[in-house]
Amino acid sequence: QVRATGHSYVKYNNWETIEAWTEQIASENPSIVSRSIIGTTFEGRNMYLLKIGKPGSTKPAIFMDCGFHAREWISPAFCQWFVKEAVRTYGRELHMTELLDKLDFYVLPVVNIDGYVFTWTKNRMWRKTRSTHAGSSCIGTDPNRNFNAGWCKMGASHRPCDDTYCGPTAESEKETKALADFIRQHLSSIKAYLTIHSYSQMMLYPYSYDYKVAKNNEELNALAKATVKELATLHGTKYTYGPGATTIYPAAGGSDDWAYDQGIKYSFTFELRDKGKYGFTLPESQIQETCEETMLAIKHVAQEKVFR
Ligand code: ING
Ligand code: ZN
Repeated sequence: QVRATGHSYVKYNNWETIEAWTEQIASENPSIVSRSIIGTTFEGRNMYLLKIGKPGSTKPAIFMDCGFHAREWISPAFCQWFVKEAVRTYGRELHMTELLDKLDFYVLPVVNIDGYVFTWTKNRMWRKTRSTHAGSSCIGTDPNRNFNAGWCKMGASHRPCDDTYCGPTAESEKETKALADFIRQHLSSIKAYLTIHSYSQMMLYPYSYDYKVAKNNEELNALAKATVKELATLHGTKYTYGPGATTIYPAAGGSDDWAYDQGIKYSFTFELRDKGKYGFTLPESQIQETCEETMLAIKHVAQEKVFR
């Protein structure tokens, strides 16, 4: 089948295609999806946010973002899948209908758009943003080291050439600033923050910027345990879970820690498939299974939030 610029949920889509998809899914489903622009990237691209839920009413909300790191292509693929499934099953399946009647999802399909474009055109393994820095010829900041949560104190670098460069200041990047501004403006409604990365098959929660324990650690641990159990029911995919610092590695300036310290008590980083066989270049043949199982996990977290 010929697929020039056509969108597919079981292929990786370039930014041009994802951008057109955000327009289309919103215009085709005006009663449940609305699109806004929360900012622009360093290179001037629009950052689109999709709100899934009935417009007008103020409901509790879950914020989910994808595509922090440019090379983690399965992440934006999941955000697209999630929106599709929400739209498709609302009014048809009891679970999703109940969820969307009681809460809104904010979905940011690609945070680091400039980096994502760069992985399609120049360097498949690019991670950071594409911003320039005075006094250095190296490009980019790690958006997940750029938040004001123990900023650059450990597991991050002050050197602009490094892949974990924390940036000149917290929120120095237009992309992280736009995300943080949106969350600050909607703090009263946002009950959970979910950020989708790859790879490692992990469900992480605060803290990563320190070895300290989150106030509701027991609750986060129990929710993560139940969520990864649910995820595994579909294809047997095994996830580990725990605080970031001890489960993956210490890393300051991450968005989940920042959101948590803003008062969002359910803040998780998902590291999707796989565990390193393909890593960032997860084959397209695994998109569907990965998205299906992750869908169960996200619905489980949402469910616990709504009916607890
Ligand atoms: N992993 C995350 C990273 O930014 C992480 C792990 C999670 C760090 C939460 C800090 C906070 O390094 C990937 N794969 O990007
Ligand atoms: Zn990542």
